Amino acid sequence: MSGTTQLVELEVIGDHRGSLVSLEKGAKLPFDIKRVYYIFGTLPNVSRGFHAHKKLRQLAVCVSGKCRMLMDNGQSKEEVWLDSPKKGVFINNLIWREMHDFSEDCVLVVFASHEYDESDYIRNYEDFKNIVDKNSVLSRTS
Ligand code: T46
Repeated sequence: MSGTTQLVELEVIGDHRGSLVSLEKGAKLPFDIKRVYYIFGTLPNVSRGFHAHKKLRQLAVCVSGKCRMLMDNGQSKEEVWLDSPKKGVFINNLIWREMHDFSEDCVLVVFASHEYDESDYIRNYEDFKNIVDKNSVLSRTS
C-alpha cells in the first residue's frame, strides 16, 4: 500500500469455543486509543467518508460483513475490501478515504488516536490536495 495506509493482519486467539481478537498499542496499533466508534445499519447504495484528517490516525476493522475502502494520499489511490474481522487497515493522517458497498450486516469498528474534533476534518477534496501538495513541496525543499 502507499506507506501511509497499511493492511494489518490481526492475530486470532482461537480455541474450541471460537475466536477472539485482542488489540493493544503496539506495531499493529501504533497510537494510544482515545476513541472508538462503529458504523452499522448502513442503507443500500450509501457511501460514507469523503474526507481526510489533519492529525487523526485510525485502525478500521469490519468485525461483521464487509465494505470497500478507497484511500487516496493525493498522488495515488488504493482500494481494499475490509471483509474479515482478522483484517484491519491502518489509516494515517492526510489520507482521503471513502467507504462504499457496505453489506447489510456490516459493522465497521474504528479505533482512533484522538477524540472527535470537527476542525480536524478536511471535507473538501481541493483543500485536501492543496495541503498535500504544499507538504510535499516543503519536504522536498527542507
Ligand atoms: C472516518 C470514517 C472511517 C461524532 O459526533 N463523533 C464521532 O466520533 C464521529 C466519528 C462522528 N460524529 C458525528 C459527526 C457527523 O455529524 O457523526 C456524524 C457522522 O460523521 P461523518 O459524516 O464524519 O461519518 P463518516 O462515516 O463519513 O466518517 C467516519 C468518521 O467521521 C471519520 O473520522 O475516518 O468514518
